[in-house]
Amino acid sequence: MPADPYPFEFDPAGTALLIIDMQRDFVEPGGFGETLGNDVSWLQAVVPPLQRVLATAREVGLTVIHTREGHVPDLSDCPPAKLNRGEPSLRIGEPGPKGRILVRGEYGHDIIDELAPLPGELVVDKPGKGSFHGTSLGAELAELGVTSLVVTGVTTEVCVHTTVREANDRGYECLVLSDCVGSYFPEFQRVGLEMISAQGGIFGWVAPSSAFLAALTLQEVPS
Ligand code: C5J
Repeated sequence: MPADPYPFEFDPAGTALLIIDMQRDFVEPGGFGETLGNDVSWLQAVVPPLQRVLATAREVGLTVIHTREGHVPDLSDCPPAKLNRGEPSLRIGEPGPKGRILVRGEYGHDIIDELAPLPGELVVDKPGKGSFHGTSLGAELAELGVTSLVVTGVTTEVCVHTTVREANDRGYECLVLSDCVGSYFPEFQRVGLEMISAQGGIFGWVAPSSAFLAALTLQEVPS
């Protein structure tokens, strides 16, 4: 399929759609992300194209994996360097508008209704920005025989980038869907995407979801 910096080849049987951190607290108005002063409309724009990609991925039988950034309620998996960052009332574990900030089991920590995981889809709870650090993702992908990741979600320059960099170092081929990843900062979105495909695809490939959907609908995943 067409992509930057050159066509991306993938075998659907060895490919997973990875949806990173589409959690209420990052994406929804009134959530933690907005409390920090961010304009969530940039992240909201990702939802319709990502819904289309998710629906098609499910239709053709592609592996779908969701992630959520957050911590266990006693915060024992949150390093002090992360816990003590920022304004004290807006720190991880403090009461936020949609429950304790970035704590597993809280309303704001969960994935938005529009992209809710289906039973049987893997949901990876991650304590860090990357999806591999402190999680079973690598083992799950090995078990599934997945070697290519189609990466979506938020935010482009933080959890998406960290995950793509982790995946690249572990030998996965990553395609980032440009309209299915979002940043609160338009400049970071633009540069974040450029950084993936620069230098001959230093971290991977970038393409719009329309190109991926066109390629996917031509290739049913054998059952
Ligand atoms: C952030 C994320 N931005 N999912 N998390 O803290 O990108």
